[in-house]
Amino acid sequence: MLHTFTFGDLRIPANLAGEPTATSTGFVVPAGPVALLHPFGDTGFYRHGWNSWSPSGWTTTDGETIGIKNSPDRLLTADDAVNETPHLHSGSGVGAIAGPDGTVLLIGTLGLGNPRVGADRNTIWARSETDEAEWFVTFGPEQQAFADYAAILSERLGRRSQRAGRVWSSWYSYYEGIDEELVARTVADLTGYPFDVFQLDDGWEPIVGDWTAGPDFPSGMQATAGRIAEAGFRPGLWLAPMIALPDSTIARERPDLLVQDDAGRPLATGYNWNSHYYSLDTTQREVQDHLREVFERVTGWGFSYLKLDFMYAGAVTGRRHQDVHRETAYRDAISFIRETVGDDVYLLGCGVPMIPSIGVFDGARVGPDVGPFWDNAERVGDPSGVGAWNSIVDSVNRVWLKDVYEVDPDAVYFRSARNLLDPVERRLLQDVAAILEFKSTSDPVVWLHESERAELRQYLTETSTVEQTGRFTFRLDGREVDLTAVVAGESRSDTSYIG
Ligand code: 9PG
Repeated sequence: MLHTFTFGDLRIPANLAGEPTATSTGFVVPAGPVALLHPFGDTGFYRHGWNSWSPSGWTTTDGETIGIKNSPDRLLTADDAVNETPHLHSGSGVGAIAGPDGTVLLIGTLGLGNPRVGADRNTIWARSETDEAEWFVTFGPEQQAFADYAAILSERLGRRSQRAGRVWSSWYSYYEGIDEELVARTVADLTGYPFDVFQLDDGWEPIVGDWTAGPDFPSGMQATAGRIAEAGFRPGLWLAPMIALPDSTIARERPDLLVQDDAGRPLATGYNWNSHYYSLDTTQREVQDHLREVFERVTGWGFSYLKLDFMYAGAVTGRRHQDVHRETAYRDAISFIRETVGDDVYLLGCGVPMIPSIGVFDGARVGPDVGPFWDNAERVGDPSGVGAWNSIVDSVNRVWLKDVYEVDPDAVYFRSARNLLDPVERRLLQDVAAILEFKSTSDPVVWLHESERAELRQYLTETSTVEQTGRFTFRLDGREVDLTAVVAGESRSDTSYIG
């Protein structure tokens, strides 16, 4: 049906599936395709990526599209590959175009079904794979419009209240090279540092898919969790429960439990660890039994903070036993995991589809991995590649998600050893994490100089007050932090940054 939205003097003709309903902050539009004619001509477009690692940010309707280009394997892992439109502007879940004087016209989904929003110089449109979720449409000052969208999203999908606190993670120092003695030493060195969580990352398990203690943890995972708890930290553990490498027990013995291709063979649903991997078909009863067993096991060991990684793989296109939409299969699976672990376990999502994770996860990663370098020389032009700059850009463009769950921009560094980031770049990462209000690091104490240890303690202890004053400008403890030039890639910041 034809409809005209009125926002003050602005009139926006629209083609909708049904009559919209006014709310105090905008309009709720019935499920189905949406097309709005806007009068702004070529203008800014906010593109939002599907999962934690997916590129998000502002471009212009006559500029380059934002996304992962020329790399099907990476696209499959780090965005919604089947809906990607490299030659026209579109993104997942929500999109906005810039109007005059800092206003935006925003369309966002209120549910599941792989919703997509795109724009050009005349139109902003929305559609999804299933036409099951309503849309929210609003016009107003940019930060207000995103805040209003986040508020209605939480109303619909929920909002958890647990906070992670300050996290130490093993990934950005030891990577997969962890063993029980190294962990014990690292924990002992950290005793007395104001961390809340000590989180073991990838490397403890024998292979991705088999969630048992690997050969480097001969005393078992309960022993390691116990050591962490004795040192005064909450034990945290990484796992990727939706996926299995081809050599894992489950993939070898029960290929029938995996998401399949049209020929009935296990479907490759992403790439990492120099291999493709498969997804568990979570619509099967036996897979749910397996998940219950895995989560009862790891919480039984004493881990109460879980970083669940590569979760998007539970929401990829493929053949499942039950004929439910892929994002519904995903949300059912994470809801099942939440029921199994209870409300007291902190669930940090990583590689999660952002919108379908709201209300179930306590926190979510909102950008690609950081690395001890500014830009990724091997993957120039891939905004989902590892590196400090890519991580900052994506995270800062997703700060509005703070209102739906905790947002994790990934670890920050204090170490100058084994690090190509200079003091200005390290400080930038620290400020972004303070702005997002999620502080984590992977620096072992023994890698830090005396002054760096003091900086780490100071950073963890100070309670920051954060205020957003513009798209990329913030007031952090009374200090102005302007990330505009950094996000634009024009400058790593001026040197006044380090004071
Ligand atoms: C452990 C790591 C760390 C890290 C996670 C995740 O797009 N990708 O192909 C892609 C691969 C790996 C990856 C991120 C993105 O790293 O983000 O913090 O836990 O797994 O293996």
